Amino acid sequence: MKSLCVLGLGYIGLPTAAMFATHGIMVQGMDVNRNIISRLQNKDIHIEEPGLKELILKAFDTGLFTVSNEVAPADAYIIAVPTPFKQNQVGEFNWKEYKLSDMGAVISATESIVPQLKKGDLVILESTSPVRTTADIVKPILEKSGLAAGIDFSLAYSPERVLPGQIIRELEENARVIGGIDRLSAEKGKELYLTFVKGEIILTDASTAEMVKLMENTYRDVNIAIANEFSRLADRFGVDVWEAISIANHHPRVKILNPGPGVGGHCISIDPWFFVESAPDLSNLLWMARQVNDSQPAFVVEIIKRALGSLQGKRICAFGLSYKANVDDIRESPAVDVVRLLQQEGALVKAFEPYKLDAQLPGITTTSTMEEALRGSDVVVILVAHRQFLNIRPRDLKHFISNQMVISTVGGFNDDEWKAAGFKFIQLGNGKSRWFSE
Ligand code: SAJ
Repeated sequence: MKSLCVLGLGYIGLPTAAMFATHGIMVQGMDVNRNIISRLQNKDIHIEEPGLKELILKAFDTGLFTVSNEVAPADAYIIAVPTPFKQNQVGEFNWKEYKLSDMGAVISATESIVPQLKKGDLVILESTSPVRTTADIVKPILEKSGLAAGIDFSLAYSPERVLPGQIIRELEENARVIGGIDRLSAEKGKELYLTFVKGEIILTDASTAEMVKLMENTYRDVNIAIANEFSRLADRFGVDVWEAISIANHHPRVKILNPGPGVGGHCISIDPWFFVESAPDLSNLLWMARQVNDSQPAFVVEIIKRALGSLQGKRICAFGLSYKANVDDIRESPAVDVVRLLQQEGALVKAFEPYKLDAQLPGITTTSTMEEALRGSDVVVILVAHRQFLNIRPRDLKHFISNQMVISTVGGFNDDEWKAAGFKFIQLGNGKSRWFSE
C-alpha cells in the first residue's frame, strides 16, 4: 500500500492517520471542518489525548502526512466520521421510543471517494454503524463509480475498539477485527493494518464485524445497568452494594461492574441504539438497560435530596464533570446531567473538573481550583472517581464544608475513614449509611 486517505480527523481518524504516516505510509488526512484542518496545518490539535500531540508532530516531521479539506486520490481510504443520533427525531415501536442514527456523514464521506475510486483500491469503514451498513449503504454508493465491489475494488469494515485515554497504545496492541465483503477485501485490510497493529488481526465478513463492535459496547452497557440497578436495590434493602458486589465477585463466574451516576461517553450509551433502531421488536433487554442507565443521574439526585432535604438554595460543590475517571472529556457526561438536575431543583452548584480546568458549560459555574469550588459550600458531591478525589483526606476538606457532609456517587472511598473524621459520608448504593446515620 503506497498511499492512504483518512476521511474524518476526530478521536479515531486523527491518531490512525498519524500511526500510518509514522510507519512509512503516505497519508492524507481529510476533514470537512476547515477549523480542524487549519489548526492541524499550524501543528495545533483539537483533541486531548495523552501522546497524540507528539505523534502528530512526528507524523508531520516524516513529510508523509498532509491534511486537507479535499479527498486526495489514494490506494486506500479509511472512513472514520461520526455517526451521531438524529436531533429531534425518534423511532417508536409499541410503547418504546428509541433513538435513530444519522448516517449522513458516512454517506457523504463515501460519496466523496467515488470520483477518485480506481481499480485495485481498498475502502475501509471504521465508523460505528448499524449492522449491514457496509453492504447495504457504502457498497452501492461506491459502485456508482461503475466499479464493482469485490471485483474491481475491495471493501471492508474494521471497527476501532480503543479506550479514550489510552488510544495510542490500544491502536497498536488491541486485537483488530476486519470484516470484508469478500475474503480478498478482508485480507487486503489485514495487509494495510499490519503496518502498525501488533495485536491479533481477526478476519470475518463485514456484517459480522459490524455486529461484533455493537455487541461489545452493548454487553458493557447491559452489565453496567445491572450494577446500577443493584445500587438501587441495595439502597432499598439497607445493604452496601459495594461490599455485596465485591463478595459476589469472589464467585469464579461472576464479574459485576461498578455502579455510578450513569453511563456517558460516545460509545457505550450510543451503540445499543443501533441495535434497537434496526430491530426494535427483538431488543427489549437492550432497550431496558438504556432506560436504567439514562435514569441513573435522576436516581443519584434523589439520594442527594434525601440527604439534604430541599435543594433550594443549597450550596453544592461538585467534584468532577468528565464522563469517566481520569479523562478530560466532558461531553455526554452523566456528571454534567447530575449538575443540571441539581440546578433545576434550585441548588447553587460550583463544579471543579481537574482534568479540564477551563471547562465551559453554559449555565454551569466551574472553578479552576478545588478550594474555590469548596469555599462556602454546604456539601461535596463526588461525581467522578478521579485519582485526585480518591486521594483526598478528610482533613483536607474539614474547614471548607459547613455541613461536614460528603456524598459520593462513585466507589473507591473508605467511608469509615470519613466517618471517623466526623463527616457524614453518604455513598450511592450504600443503604447502610442511611441506617447508621438515623
Ligand atoms: N462505567 C460505569 N461502571 C463501570 C464501567 C464504566 O458506570 O463499571 C461508565 C463510565 O463511567 C462511563 C461509561 O460507563 O461513563 C463508559 O466508560 P467505559 O470506560 O466503559 O467505556 P468508553 O466509552 O470510554 O470506551 C468504550 C470501550 N468499550 C468497551 O470497553 C467494551 C472501548 O474499548 C471502545 O473502543 C469505546 O467504548 C468505543 O469507542 O466504542
